[in-house]
Formats: sequence, C-alpha cells, structure tokens
Amino acid sequence: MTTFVDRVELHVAAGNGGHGCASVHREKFKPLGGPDGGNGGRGGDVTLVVDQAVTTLLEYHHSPHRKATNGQPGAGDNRSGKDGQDLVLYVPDGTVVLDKQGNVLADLVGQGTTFVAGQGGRGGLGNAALSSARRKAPGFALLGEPGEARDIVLELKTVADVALVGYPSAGKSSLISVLSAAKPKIADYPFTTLVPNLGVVTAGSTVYTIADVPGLIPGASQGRGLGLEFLRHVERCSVLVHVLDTATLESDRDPVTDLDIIEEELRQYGGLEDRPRIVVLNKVDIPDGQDLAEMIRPDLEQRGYQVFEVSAVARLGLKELSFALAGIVAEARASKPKEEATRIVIRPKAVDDAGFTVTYDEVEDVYRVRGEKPERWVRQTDFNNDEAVGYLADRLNRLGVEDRLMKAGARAGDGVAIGAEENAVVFDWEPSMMAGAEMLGRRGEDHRLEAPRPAAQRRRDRDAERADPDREFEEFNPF
Ligand SMILES: Nc1nc2c(ncn2[C@@H]2O[C@H](COP(=O)(O)OP(=O)(O)OP(=O)(O)O)[C@@H](O)[C@H]2O)c(=O)[nH]1
Ligand SMILES: [Mg+2]
Repeated sequence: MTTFVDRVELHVAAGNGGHGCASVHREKFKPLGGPDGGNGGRGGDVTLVVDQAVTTLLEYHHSPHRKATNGQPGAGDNRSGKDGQDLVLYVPDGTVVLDKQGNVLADLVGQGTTFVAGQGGRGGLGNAALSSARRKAPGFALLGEPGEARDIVLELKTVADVALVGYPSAGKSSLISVLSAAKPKIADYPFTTLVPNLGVVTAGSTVYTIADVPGLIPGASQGRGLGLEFLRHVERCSVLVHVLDTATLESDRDPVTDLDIIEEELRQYGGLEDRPRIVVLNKVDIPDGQDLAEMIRPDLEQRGYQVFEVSAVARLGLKELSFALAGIVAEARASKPKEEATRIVIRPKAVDDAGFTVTYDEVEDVYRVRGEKPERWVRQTDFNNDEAVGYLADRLNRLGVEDRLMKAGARAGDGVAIGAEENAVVFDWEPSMMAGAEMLGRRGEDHRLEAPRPAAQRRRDRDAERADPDREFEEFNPF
C-alpha cells in the first residue's frame, strides 16, 4: 500500500457567498415598514497550512476534491446569514503550490506558513444595507459571489539540511538509521528505499535533519532505475553527502567511478552545483573495504573533498561525521538571511483593485470591460430583477465605465462584454448609458442592461430589434 505521495492534483472550491435578502418590514397597523433584508454570509476560504507533523500528501491523493462551506443567505428582520466555515488543509513542510501550467504560486516552508488557495465569495448585501436617501425602499438585494474554485498541484520538496546520495545499497538508509532515530527499511537488494526518508540528528548544540533518496544508477537522468524524480527532495538541502560503497561485490564498480557517475547524474538534474559536498566511504568494517578506502582517500582529498571513513553496521566514524555535518549546517544557516518570526500569508491576488480596462475584442466583436469591480458587480446582480440591473448600471456609470466605452469608440447597439471570455456578461450598449447622463425614469424601465446572453443569442436579438424597433419591454412594478 502506498504510504507516501509527493505530488497530487487538488481541486479546491471556496464557499459561495450567501445572497442578500430583499424584504419589507411588516408590523400590525404599520403596513409600510422600511426594507429589512439582511446580508448574506461570506463563503469559507480554502487555506493550506504547513504542519511539520504531516509528512506526505497521501491524504489529498485519496480525496482530491475539497470544498469550504457556503455563506448562508440573509433573511428578513435584518438577520444576516452565517459565514461559511474556512477549510484548513494541513500540508507537509516544503510543499510547493503550482498551477496546472506549472507556475509556482507559493512555496510553503516553515511551520504555520499559510496560503489561501481559494477565496470565499462575499455575501450579497440585503435591501436594508442598499437603502439610501435616494433609494428608500430597494426592491432587490445583491447576490452572493461564487467562491473561488481552482485546480492546483501540490509538490513536496522535503526540507532537510543534509541529503545523502549514492548507488543503491551503498548504505544510505543504514546511515540515517544509526545517525538518527529514524527507522527506514534496510535490505541487501537495490532500490530498497522507494520514498525519501527523513531523520533528525543532534550533534552537540546543533540539531539538523538528514534525508536519503532512492538510489541512483547510471542513466538515471534518462529514467533508468527510479530516475531523478526524487532528487527534488534534495533541492533544499545545504550539504550533499556522497555515500560510497567500498565493499561492493559488483566487479565493474569502484567508489571513485561511482562518485563520477553520480556527479554526472546530479549535473544532468541541475541546480545543485553550488551545494557543498562531502564524501563518506561506507562499509569499512569489511577488511577489503578498509583497504580500498585507504587507497582512494588521497585521490578524493586531492579533488577537494572532505572524506570520512565509516561503518554504519559497526558504527565506526559516526561521531566525527555527524559533528562535521553539524558544522557545515551551522555555517550554512548563519549565512542565510534570518527567517521571519511571523509567517506571511500569501494571497493569490489583490482583493481590491479599483482599476478597469476597456478594449475592443475583434474576435467577438465586443468592447470588453475587465476589472475586479465591474466583474464583481456583474456577479452580484440578479438579472431577473430590473431594479437590480438598474443599480448595476448606476454603479458602472459612477465608476466611469460608460465614459471610457465612449472614448474607446463604442456606439449605440455595439456589444459590450464585462468579464473574461467564458463567463462574460454581454449586452448591447445604449447611447442613453452615456457618461454623466442622469439615470432617468423609474428603476425597472431601464433596459440598458439585460440578462446575460451568449453572443449568438445577442446577435439574434439585435436582428429582431432592427426588424421591429418598437418592440415593447416589460413594465416593471416596484411593489
Ligand atoms: N558490512 C556492512 N554492510 C552495510 C553497511 N551499511 C549498509 N550495509 C548493508 O548494505 C545493504 C544496503 O543497505 P541500505 O542502507 O539499505 O542501502 P541504501 O543505500 O539505502 O540502498 P537503497 O535504498 O536500495 O538505495 C544492507 O544489507 C546493509 O545491511 C556497513 O557499514 N557495513
Ligand atoms: Mg535505502
């Protein structure tokens, strides 16, 4: 059974905001009370939080669809809807968040680091909150916004100070088992280790982590053996340890050639050039191994490597090794900028952006309006309610959207789309929407905006209108 997963695709959906409520206060003998519709609650966020106790993404492999709860709708008597609950997903230290195209959205390192993967939708305002001196009794409320839904990829890059690399059966897992309390699987056949192991080592006052990865063989970069896939788990380490087998029974191998081959595979993988390396000659408890170690040691030292002769089985030379590693780790930590005490919360995008753009989209033959606010306002609009549609027109007008449309060259009857291709709301632009024009007439007689229609439908309607210019629009009765 799988117990370790280091890459998953996750589908997160934040909660939808609850709809606002349109309601009129009723009391005996007071038939015309004011508007008292409450606001909808906020949808819950989906948040990733680093928990160092979590070591695998297995849980998300089993259930990759995660949804936070929706906000509740508002109700009469000024009752607000309850907020949805945030969904917190705990991930291992070192989890990288990517989009489906492979762009890094966040790199989550350090206990408690938080990333909002899906933002909950805002609740819609009720008609009580929408009333003003000008608009005493709004007969509409705003819709709650849909929560953010997206597909992300989580990739674990183990956070360890020291990484052990080497051929299968060189004794990497054996070393971890004697340097730390970790108990990885050890056996005399290649590829015993199928997933990275992590151990915690204490040497003097320094505590550091050490990881081994599945063994490498020549051609790993072409996918031989388990390939180089697991090398991403050594990417964050500050020191690489070559574990060389001095007592291999394979006649065509010797430790120095092994080292060259592993170095070549590391080079193929790339990005590890700047990491300091040391060499561990393992299995010196075996007499032949001891002899060979002594023979090749000067050559390795000449190449600039610090060399340690050890035996994981007989527990020889381990203290020197673990203290030397502690020294290198301490040095690497000292040269790194100090980590922030409080972790930043990374948000996928700025929430409030007042700007918007107007561009002519040749493909769709529409003037396209893009911007956080106009797009949000469209989402909040109940297009079955003319008064709500009029309110949207008011807001767009005040923001200057019509003004900019005019400057961009839009004329009567031109198509205007608010939002991105797939979920844009498209309508025909009426000259009466011109900037600065008073919003005349009763709410409900504004047919300047209409319910969202696909482009084809919109063209059909336009043709129909041209054929019958006196086409009637439904009369709107506010109460
Ligand atoms: N004599 C002797 N045998 C050792 C020593 N260290 C490891 N071994 C043996 O070598 C074999 C492989 O050890 P592992 O620790 O599983 O090797 P590994 O490098 O983790 O191998 P993979 O996980 O397959 O990549 C086991 O049979 C160990 O008992 C040592 O110092 N001396
Ligand atoms: Mg192993």
